[in-house]
Amino acid sequence: MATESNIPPELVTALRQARHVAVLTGAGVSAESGIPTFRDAQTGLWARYDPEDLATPEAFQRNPRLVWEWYAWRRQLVSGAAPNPGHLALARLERLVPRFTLITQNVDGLHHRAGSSAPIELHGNIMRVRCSAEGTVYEHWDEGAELPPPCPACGAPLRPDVVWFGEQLPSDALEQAWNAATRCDLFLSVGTSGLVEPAASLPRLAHARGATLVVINLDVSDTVRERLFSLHGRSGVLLPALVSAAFPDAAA
Ligand code: BV8
Repeated sequence: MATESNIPPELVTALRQARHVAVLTGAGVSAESGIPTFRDAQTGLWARYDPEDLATPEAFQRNPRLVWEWYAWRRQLVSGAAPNPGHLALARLERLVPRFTLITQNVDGLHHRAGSSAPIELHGNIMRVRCSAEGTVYEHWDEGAELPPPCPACGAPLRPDVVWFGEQLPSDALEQAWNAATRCDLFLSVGTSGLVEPAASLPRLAHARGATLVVINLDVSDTVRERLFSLHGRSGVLLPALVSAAFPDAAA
């Protein structure tokens, strides 16, 4: 288990000297804020549903109210959560390296709340909804008896502003993420199972293009190889430890 006291010195040097750091985060970063990961057994009411069955256009078509209520439940969870030391360490790192790109698969908006200036939200954000017909995005909406609520402009059902399985990712977000992965010299992949494409290809792409790849996860073993560091541990512990080790004199 990697801890703050045994981060490989070569990694600390690589981060301190990096010109462009890119980061991909997954549900394991938000897990430190108490938000169940995407593949955790859903608790309570949702225990009998597989998230990959609910996060699809077909599910919304088949049972829009059920899908809407699943997202409303998750929105409640997120609203009650706070950014954790892992989110805050990434917001700090952005201010300490010459160039920084944060790419997230998470849809909870916690990176923004932690102070990251421009997280690339590959899979959207559940704190926003959009008209299922026109695509107009709303940050605030009336939630009455009718669920999903009707679009205030055209009356079509509102839907979460997220990318469902089988839907294309926002092209601008994907292009920015792709560019960062091909140009960065250090790529951090934190708290993701690497199962969902095309996001899962980004760490491999970065490494193939010559970047140093750092993987932080609970389901990896500690390994150090040429341009590859794998750290077994919690994102909320290892991210702050890594940033503080690389920039000991910088303001917190
Ligand atoms: C698309 C929004 C074109 C909704 C989400 C190529 C190959 C194979 C399949 C495909 C492919 N291309 C497309 C597909 C199909 C599909 C896909 O990838 N399916 C998978 C399941 C096989 N992809 C798509 O449909 C994408 N669209 O490519 O369009 C297309 C379309 C159809 C066919 C071909 C091409 C759209 C994907 C977006 C789906 N939307 N979210 C919502 O959230 O409701 S994805 C969803 O899963 C979340 O965003 C989540 O972030 C994401 C990924 O999961 P993780 O973040 O990694 O979370 P997970 O729970 O899996 O893992 C957590 C990890 O953290 C674990 O490793 C754990 O060990 C670790 N951990 C836990 N605690 C901690 C920790 N680590 C550190 N510290 C801790 N404390």
